[in-house]
Amino acid sequence: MRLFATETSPYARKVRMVLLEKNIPCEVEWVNLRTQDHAALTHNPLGKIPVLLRNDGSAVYDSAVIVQYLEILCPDPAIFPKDPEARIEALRVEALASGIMDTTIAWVLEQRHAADCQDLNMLQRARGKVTTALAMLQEETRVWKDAASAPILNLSQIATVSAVGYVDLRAPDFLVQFPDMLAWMHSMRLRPSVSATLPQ
Ligand SMILES: N[C@@H](CCC(=O)N[C@@H](CS)C(=O)NCC(=O)O)C(=O)O
Repeated sequence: MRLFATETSPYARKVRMVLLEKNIPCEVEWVNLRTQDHAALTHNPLGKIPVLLRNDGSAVYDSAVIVQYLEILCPDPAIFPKDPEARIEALRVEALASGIMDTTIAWVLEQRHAADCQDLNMLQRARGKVTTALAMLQEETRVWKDAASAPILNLSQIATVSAVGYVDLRAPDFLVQFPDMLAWMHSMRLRPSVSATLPQ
C-alpha cells in the first residue's frame, strides 16, 4: 500500500498515526500540493490528500474513510470502540477534530491575503469556532492522562493529537488559554506514533 501525504497535513497525520499504532506497513509518498499535476490527483479527482492506494490499484479517501478501512483491514488492536454508543462518541470527537483542522486551514489561508484584503469578520468567527472546539477537546484530554503509555491509542486521541498539533504549528496563540491540553500534548510525545509524525 502507498499513502499520498504531506508532512504538515493533519488529516494525513491521523492516518499515519493509525498505521504506526496498528503496525501496518505502508509506503508514504510526499506530494507537493502546489504543483498542478501532483501524484494524488491521479487517484483523487479532488486533488486532496491523504489518499491510500491499495495493492489492487484502487484508492481510498478521505482520511475518515481510510481510518475505517485500516480498522477493517487490521481489526486487532482496535482503535474504534466496539460498543455502539462509544463508537458514535469517538466518531463525534473525530468530526470535531476534523472541523478544527478545516477551520484552522481556512483561517491560515485568509491570513495569507494582504492585510487590507483580509475578511476580518471571517477571521474572528473562525478563531471563535476553533477556540470553542478546543475547549471541548481539552475536557476530553482530562480523562486521557495515561494515554501515552496505553497499549494502543484510540480514534478520539489520534484525531485530537492531529488537530491540536496542527493548531500548534499554524496558530499557536489559539492554544495559550489551554495549558492543560498543551501539557497532555507534551506528554504524548513519548509515544512513537506521535513523535514520528510531528508536523514540520
Ligand atoms: N476531508 C478531507 C480533507 C483533506 C484536505 O483538505 N487535505 C488538504 C491538505 S491538509 C489538501 O489536500 N488540500 C489540497 C486541496 O484542497 O487542493 C480528509 O479528511 O481527508
